[in-house]
Amino acid sequence: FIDAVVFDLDGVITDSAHYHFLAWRELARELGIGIDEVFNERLKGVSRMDSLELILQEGNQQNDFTLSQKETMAEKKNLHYCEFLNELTSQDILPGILELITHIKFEGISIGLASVSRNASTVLKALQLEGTFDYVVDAAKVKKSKPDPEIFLTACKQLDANPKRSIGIEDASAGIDSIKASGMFAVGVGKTLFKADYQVHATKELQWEMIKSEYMQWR
Ligand code: B16
Ligand code: MG
Repeated sequence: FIDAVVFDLDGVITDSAHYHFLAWRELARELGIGIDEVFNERLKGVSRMDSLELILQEGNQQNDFTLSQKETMAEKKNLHYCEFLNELTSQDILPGILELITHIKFEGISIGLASVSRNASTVLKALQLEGTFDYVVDAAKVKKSKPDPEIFLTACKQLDANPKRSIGIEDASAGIDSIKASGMFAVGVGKTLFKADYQVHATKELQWEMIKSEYMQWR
């Protein structure tokens, strides 16, 4: 009765969302723009260039740079972010995730990954999760970033799953919107994901039996 479970990467499988934040905060600081964790919620699940635009808007600097200058800034942020990724190991898989994946696979349900990050394959490799997911959709495979449903719909299609019989797990508000727009059941990991069909505060609270029972009530 469940076709597939599709996971977000940054912030669900590992805390790379925090490294994105540290790298953006440094770039913003150089521009004289202050950003905090609250502002960072708006960057989660949003593509690299769109994230830069949001930061520049925050500092009223959106019209101050050419596209090429913006690309240089985004590249600089990415190099900084990649320095953090060099330190990433399988120890950085968030609590409860491997157990959850094991339970889902035991029931013969497909699992997918939906990340708009261009670094998704590097992150999966560092975590030693290559080959774990039946299908991975990353930035190279979609045209539109979350909150558009394209990424979750692509994952379902490739997994031969009906979105209405599938579950998406996200830590970002834009990601929950993407899951809901695709017709899937949305599980949120965080404190302010009000549109999620079921919300937990941290990955260690992701219990498969609980998720299934919430899904059964929703369908
Ligand atoms: P990159 P997800 C997203 O990944 C992040 O949440 C978001 O903060 C980031 O800007 C985006 O990937 C692009 O990442 O700069 O590595 O291409 O949450 O969809 O796994
Ligand atoms: Mg995320």
